[in-house]
Amino acid sequence: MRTQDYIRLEETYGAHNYKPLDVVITRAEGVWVWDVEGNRYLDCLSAYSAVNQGHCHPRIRQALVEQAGRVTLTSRAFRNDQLPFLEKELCELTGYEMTLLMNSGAESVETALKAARKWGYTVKGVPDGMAEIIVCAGNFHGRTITIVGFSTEPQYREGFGPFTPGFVIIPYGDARALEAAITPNTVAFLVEPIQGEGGVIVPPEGYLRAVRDICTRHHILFIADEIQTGLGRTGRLFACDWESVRPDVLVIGKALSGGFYPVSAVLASREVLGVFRPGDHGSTFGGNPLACAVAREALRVVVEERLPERADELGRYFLGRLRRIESSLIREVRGKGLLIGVELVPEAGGARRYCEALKERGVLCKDTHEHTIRFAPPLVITREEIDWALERIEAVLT
Ligand code: IF1
Repeated sequence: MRTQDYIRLEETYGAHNYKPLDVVITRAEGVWVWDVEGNRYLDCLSAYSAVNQGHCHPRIRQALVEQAGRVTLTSRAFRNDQLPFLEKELCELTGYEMTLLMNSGAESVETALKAARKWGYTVKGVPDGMAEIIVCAGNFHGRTITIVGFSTEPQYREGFGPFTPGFVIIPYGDARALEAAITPNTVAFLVEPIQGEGGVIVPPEGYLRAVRDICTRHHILFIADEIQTGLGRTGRLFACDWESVRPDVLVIGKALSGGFYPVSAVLASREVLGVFRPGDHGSTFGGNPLACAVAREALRVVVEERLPERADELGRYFLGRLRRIESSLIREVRGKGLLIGVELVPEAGGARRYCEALKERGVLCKDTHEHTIRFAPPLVITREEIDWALERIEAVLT
């Protein structure tokens, strides 16, 4: 079968909720992937930062295979011998008191929202049914009806209402707007430390510190969605570490499994996650032993291979080199660590065609927000491999 045969099958039997690049990947290792025609590509997307550790990391694969031969799923009706270790290791790594394991990122965002509402009613004393949660314009937190209900992207919402009430939208990166939006019924502020889908938007320096301060003063929960920015991507373990800020609630996913398996988690204090009583919340697969074994190893790889440090150093190099490209097509190069956006001028005609041209030269990346190309390779990438990508990026953009 050739590329077009796979595409035809998928177009026939699969829902058309994506428009992928015409590359059919059959194998991957580290930063490299191979298509069904035998072509090799350098992956500069990392499955939206889920494979920070690199594709098919041998240590994580080993953990998966070993656990798959023992027990994969018990449900939370019974206990398993992997979950307690993952919970402990996650809390020790991050300094939070408690964690709750889910599967997809959206599920953990929903979990954080439920926890924040119940905390509002039972701890803060907000009148029943009145809780408000503040979110940002340009946000991306997932695809559930509640979450798309507070998206500002028309396409994510249109045709999917009615939506969950109780959300207030303010501009991103504007701490004053946050303070102004708070009412006595506000229970939480949900925010990405860097907006990914929004086009790799880095907020002004000091924003996260100001958010921390405002949330503390008004007794509302600061919920950071680090599903994409967390676990090393931006050059720190978490993007909030750049401002030495500790959110009340931290949501992680994606690279928590190194791309082997959907694993996500909410981390918070006992005061917050302690609001859940048996039966309040759950998931068939959340916290299953296979997921936990994979996540434990994925976390060890992040720490032991010093992936945040790598992302910091190599991100500076990659950003610096991109900024030096002289091209009338480039409007701005921005990002942190190895989460990089190259925004093109409108006259360039959209980022998609450049992603397609890069694919032809062996570099896989993804357009976001029409005019921005996102570069986010696995954090195990080498300087030589970045140079290899840069040669091609330069060729396509000049
Ligand atoms: C898709 C975007 C990235 C996320 C943040 C929660 C979630 C995501 C900050 C939900 C997921 C993914 C989903 C994927 C594309 C991708 C994406 F372009 F859509 F926005 F990464 F930038 N919070 N982001 O980035 O996690 O439920 O998917 O596990 O096609 O929807 P999920």
